[in-house]
Amino acid sequence: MTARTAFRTCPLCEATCGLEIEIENEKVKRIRGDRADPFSKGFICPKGSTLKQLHEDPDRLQTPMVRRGGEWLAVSWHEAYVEIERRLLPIIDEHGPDAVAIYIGNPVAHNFHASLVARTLVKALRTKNIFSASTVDQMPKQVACAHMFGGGLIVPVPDLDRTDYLLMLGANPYESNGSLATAPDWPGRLEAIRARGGQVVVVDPRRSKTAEHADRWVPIRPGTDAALLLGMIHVLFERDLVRPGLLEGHLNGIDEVRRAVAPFTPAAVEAFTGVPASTIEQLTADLATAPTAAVYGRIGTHTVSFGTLAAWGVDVLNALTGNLDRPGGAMFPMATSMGRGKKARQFVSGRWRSRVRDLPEFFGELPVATLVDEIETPGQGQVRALVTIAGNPVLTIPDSERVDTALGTLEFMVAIDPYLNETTRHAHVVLPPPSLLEKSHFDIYFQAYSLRNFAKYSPAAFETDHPTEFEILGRLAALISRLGVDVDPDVLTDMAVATLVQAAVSDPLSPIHGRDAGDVIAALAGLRGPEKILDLLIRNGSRGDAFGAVPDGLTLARLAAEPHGIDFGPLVPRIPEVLATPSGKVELAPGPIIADLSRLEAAMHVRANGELLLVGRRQLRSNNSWLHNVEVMMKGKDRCTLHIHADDARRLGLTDGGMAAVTSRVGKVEATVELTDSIMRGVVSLPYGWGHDRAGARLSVASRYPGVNTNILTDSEPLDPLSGNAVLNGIPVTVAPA
Ligand SMILES: Nc1nc2c(c(=O)[nH]1)N[C@H]1C(S)=C(S)[C@@H](COP(=O)(O)OP(=O)(O)OC[C@H]3O[C@@H](n4cnc5c(=O)[nH]c(N)nc54)[C@H](O)[C@@H]3O)O[C@H]1N2
Ligand SMILES: Nc1nc2c(c(=O)[nH]1)N[C@H]1C(S)=C(S)[C@@H](COP(=O)(O)OP(=O)(O)OC[C@H]3O[C@@H](n4cnc5c(=O)[nH]c(N)nc54)[C@H](O)[C@@H]3O)O[C@H]1N2
Ligand code: SF4
Ligand SMILES: [Mo]
Repeated sequence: MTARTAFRTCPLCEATCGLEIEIENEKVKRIRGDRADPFSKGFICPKGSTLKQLHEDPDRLQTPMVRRGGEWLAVSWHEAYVEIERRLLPIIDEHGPDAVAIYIGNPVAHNFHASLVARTLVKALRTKNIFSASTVDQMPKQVACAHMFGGGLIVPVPDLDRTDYLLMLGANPYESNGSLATAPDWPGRLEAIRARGGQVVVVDPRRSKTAEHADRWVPIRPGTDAALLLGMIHVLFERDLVRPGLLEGHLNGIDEVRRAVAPFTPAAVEAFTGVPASTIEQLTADLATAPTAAVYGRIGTHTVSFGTLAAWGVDVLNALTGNLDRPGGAMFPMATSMGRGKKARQFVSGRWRSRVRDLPEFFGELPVATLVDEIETPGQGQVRALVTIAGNPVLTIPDSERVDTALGTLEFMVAIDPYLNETTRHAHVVLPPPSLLEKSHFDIYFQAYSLRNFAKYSPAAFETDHPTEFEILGRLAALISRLGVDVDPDVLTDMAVATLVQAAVSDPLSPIHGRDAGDVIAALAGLRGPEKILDLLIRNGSRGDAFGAVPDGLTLARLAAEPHGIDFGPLVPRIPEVLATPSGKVELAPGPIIADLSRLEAAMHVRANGELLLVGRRQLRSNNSWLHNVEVMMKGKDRCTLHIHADDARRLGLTDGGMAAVTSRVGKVEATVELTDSIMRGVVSLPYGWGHDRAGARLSVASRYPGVNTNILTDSEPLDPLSGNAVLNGIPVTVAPA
């Protein structure tokens, strides 16, 4: 018997917990939290250990699949690429590059094998039809931060471990484990705030598990957080509580903000949000007078039609109370694979626009809510082919019934995915990655949101010949660039490295500016694949050795020598160095944001007509749309239920355990009713990520617990105009007994 232990980071959510994987005879014996990981200290949630079940899942594809009619054939990698070349290239030749769309799903952000090359594939496609899960998620925050701080990855995170007061809106980290604020064990960190005498306040239409564990739950009418935040800013000025402190000289636009918030009186905001004026005044006073405080908003504040305004309001409050960029406030992390400084640039969007709805591009992508329009609507530039990477848009983007039908009409679709699921069943070719344990891991993105400066690299727990996304996407890019299906992947890597090195040595902000590109490339010679690029990013990054110039600096080898990761300590103040606005200051009153306030004001004068508003909810044992094929996650009672307040249920004739028909402008679903007093009257909630009842998917466990797809009810029409983000919360619905 051979036994060994592998250490790695869990790639399933943003918390980045360390895992200790016991392996016997090359099989996973058990997975538990890595107690020696200095960041997670052994914490793990129920999902972490499912890497074993995912690795062993008989439904997980082991070879590429080609569909001929309704028949799936297992084929070799070579045959799969030949099929793609044969069917995709003629579509581009005949109809132009825009005829092919690409959709990049959430797991790409957790997978450096994919994220390092996704851009290369996008570039090779030369299409404007680039979509991702970002516009059903965090795009409003990226846009707000680009306007205020100069970049979409310059995002302040709440310093949970040192704060005295946390105001949290539209986030439920007891289930989600946190987002755009990476830390293992959010629940423990929140409890520690209270244990040291601090306060946690949760604003949510539902008394979520997080709200239950907080000092105070503030119910709010869905979709109105922006108004609440503006009301609080109004009170700050009115009561003379504005105290930027050390930030004083780094803020532009305080007076514009003061003028802009004038209409948002607590009384006006109360009528719209349902939050009493006295509560608004109290929250503001508490925030302003706490020794340190942080405001933090997530999915519930972002995936609504005023998402960018809310994202902005959060950081205006942080700045005006002196909490931006100070310990215990909202701070800027420093990722090891990114540079310290960034070239100042004015944020622009709309460099191109979508064909059908004329919607602007944001950060190089179009709003995914309009993907369906681009597939359905005939004419020059119609999308006829689709590439999906780690995404399940049939369950995750609005107006799913239409999305499902539209994907069925595509002339050709390629999916890079381990499963034949609701989306990939429409593909003609599926290219599966190896299991998560067969890939090395490094968190490129989540380090940029991490509540401590922390880095970890883990080699694959199991060796395999199975290509990872790095090779798969690289080969696709090569094939689309007419380099054929037989290119040497190492040649592709070297081309990518050469481009990156050239950019670094000519970038005045890079620590290797002016160096000889050939010398730098030679120093990377011992590495291959994504590790070669990663070493370059780390050595050229914020703590890097700059290829010898910083003797104690970080290299991939030094990082890999610490299997539990390296803790570089708590976050440190970074203003002004972190800012990349043309002024070099924090822009509190960016033009497009101030201009959008009139839309919010207008909405505040529209009286609600008494309809119910649907919101979502995440669950600890789900992972977006894709962990439902693991039996241990599915035990226990049905969780895909419609939460409704008992008073509303009585009025509508609904009973606990009975069936309800939920109807929106675009769709209808039937779900089991669960009466609860943990939701506001007038609001109903369905969890998201369910709906595994589609014929043709191969998910033997999930299909036994299908649940209903809430995105059949969400509407692709309304968007947050400042970010193109979809509206997934606050959907008007009617509910009746089914
Ligand atoms: N277990 C688990 N963990 C996950 C995921 C998962 O699916 N399962 N998904 C991961 C991903 S991709 C992400 S982005 C993160 C998201 O992490 P979170 O942002 O914490 O997301 P949710 O748990 O959906 O919490 C959103 C909350 O917003 C509330 N809400 C809805 N509408 C409104 C509103 O208008 N205003 C306010 N104030 N609140 C509102 C909902 O009731 C809900 O409690 O979680 C990640 N972690
Ligand atoms: N109504 C409503 N809709 C929502 C949300 C909501 O709160 N409410 N949340 C939104 C948010 S925050 C997000 S992030 C999106 C997520 O939307 P998507 O990214 O479209 O969906 P996921 O469920 O994350 O899809 C994961 C897919 O990747 C595959 N996969 C898993 N691991 C790997 C891997 O290592 N490699 C590859 N190649 N594939 C892999 C899975 O099989 C699955 O097909 O959904 C959004 N949609
Ligand atoms: S909290 Fe997230 S990172 Fe930690 S074990 Fe659970 S799924 Fe993995
Ligand atoms: Mo997400």
